[in-house]
Amino acid sequence: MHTGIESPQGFWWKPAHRTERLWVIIAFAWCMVLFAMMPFWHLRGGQNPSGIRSKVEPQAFMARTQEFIDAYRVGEDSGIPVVEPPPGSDIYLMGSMWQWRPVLRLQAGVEYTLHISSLDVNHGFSLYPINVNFQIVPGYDYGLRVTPTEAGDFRIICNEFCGIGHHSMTGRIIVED
Ligand SMILES: [Cu+2]
Repeated sequence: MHTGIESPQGFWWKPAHRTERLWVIIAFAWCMVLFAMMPFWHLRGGQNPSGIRSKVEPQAFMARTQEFIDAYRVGEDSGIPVVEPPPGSDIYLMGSMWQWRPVLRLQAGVEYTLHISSLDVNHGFSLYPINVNFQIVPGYDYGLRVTPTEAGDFRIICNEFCGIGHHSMTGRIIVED
């Protein structure tokens, strides 16, 4: 007679085979490596933005960007102002449903402070064809220090789903030598 309260006698289960135990040890060790990589990559990965982040009201950011556009406007591209700021200055880019404003014309090899923010919802700034990705959250001004390294005509694609017009949310950055 036997109840569920007492353990049955002897080995009612088979002890793990040697290879199974080895597998568990390897898997656990690998988990620990990946676990350690999280803080390590955070500190040493080089993917953290080197910027001066601050809070900003969307309306204030929009006003500041408009001031920037009015000061350095040189043309227009499909209804979006094209802006050529002085080398090394603070430059502004705003994302909103569903456009990036303005088109920036920059010089290669010069460091700019790129202030970027959203006026409404989360957007994703990704620069094609090079691999740059940045999350744009409303209420924050990300002052990213950027130095364009090569000349070209780059496209900004929104890579954070932001509504019905998300697929048409493209922008442009022109870099000249
Ligand atoms: Cu978007």
